[in-house]
Parts: sequence; C-alpha cells; structure tokens
Amino acid sequence: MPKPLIEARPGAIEIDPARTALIIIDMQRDFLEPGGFGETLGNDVGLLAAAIGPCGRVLEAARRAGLAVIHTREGHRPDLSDAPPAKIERGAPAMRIGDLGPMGRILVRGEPGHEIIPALAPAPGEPVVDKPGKGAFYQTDLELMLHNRGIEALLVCGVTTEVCVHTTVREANDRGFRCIVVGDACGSYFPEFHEAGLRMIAAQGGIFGWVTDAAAVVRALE
Ligand code: TIU
Repeated sequence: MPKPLIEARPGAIEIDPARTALIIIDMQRDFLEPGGFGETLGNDVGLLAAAIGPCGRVLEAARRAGLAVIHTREGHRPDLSDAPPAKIERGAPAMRIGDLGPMGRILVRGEPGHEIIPALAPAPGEPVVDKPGKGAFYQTDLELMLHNRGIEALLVCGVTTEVCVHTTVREANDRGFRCIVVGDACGSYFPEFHEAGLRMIAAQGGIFGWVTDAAAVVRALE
C-alpha cells in the first residue's frame, strides 16, 4: 500500500503511519470554556471553538489509520511547587493560577477545568502528557514515549497556535521530528497570531515543518 501523501505547505509530505503520532495540545476546558485560565488572562475563549471540529475529524482519521495518539494538558500540581513564580505572577488577571474558579482551581491538575473537553476525550490506551510549561517536551516523558514507539513524524493540533503549539513544534523540530501542523485544527485568542504562527512554520522552505488542514489529513489517511 502506498504511504499517505499529505498536501501541505511548503510541499506535500509522505508519512509512514506506523512512525507518525498525532499530538493534540491542551484542548482543555481551562482554555476553551468560560471561567478558566484563558479567560482569566483577558481572552475571548469562544475564538478557540472553531478548532474543535477539525481536531475531532483528524483524531477520528488517526484512530482509524492506527496512528499513535497522544494528548497533552498544561497544568500544575495542587501545591503549585512546579509552577514558576514568574508564571503565577504574570499579567494582571482577575484570578491567578491556583485560585478557585467556577471550574475548580485555575490550571491545577485534577480540577474540572484541567480536563480535556468531552468532544476530544482521550480513548483508553491514548497517553495523556501533563506538562508544566508551554512546550510538551519540557519536564515530561513525551520524547521517551515517541522514541520507544519509533515515531519520527508528528501531526500537531490544538491550542494555542502561537503559544503551546508553536513551542512544542519548535522543541520537536530541534529533536529531529518532522512536524506537520494542522492549521484549522489549531486556534488562538488572536486570529492574526494564528495566521502569522502558521506562516512562520512553513516559511523559509518549512523552517519548523509543514502546514496542512484537517481535510487534507483525512483524505491522506483514508
Ligand atoms: N495563553 C495562551 O495563549 N496559551 C497558553 O497559556 N497555553 C497554551 O497555549 N496551551
């Protein structure tokens, strides 16, 4: 069977499904729903809703094709010992990390707001990587998991485009992974940062990787 060829910028990319993982970044209630971390930072969380449908279609296609699927969540231990003071003190939010909001304590593991949204809930056997930072490689076992499975390419979806998606893609690119970012399955509180963030990935011959869309991934994996 020929390998799937994904139409992308700056050019089409062939993937080996056995060596490709779908990484879904931080599709958590804390970022997508009112009353969570995203809203405490002054953002309109409704702007991220457009990414849910495309993300779900990529997730279904990846599961059908037998790709490894890994979910990430940004958050901290209840005692906040892994939350840098510089992060907690940043900005002038109405509530800070660790404060009690309508979905439990903001950005704290185990709280309702920390959970992945029900539409994209992890299936049994799909690892969930909890990360204290923006990048999914920093202080996590993600790289070990990928190497143990022989993964060499990543399909990347999630939020937000220019923050956790970008940081993770930059970390992955430096570690030698081919990164294919699914643009419409990513979202930002700043549409202009979303657009610029995607352009930055594919510019200069694909300086950080490739940019595609959910429909192209679904077509390639069919
Ligand atoms: N604030 C913002 O745009 N994003 C984050 O804080 N985390 C993630 O991107 N997940």
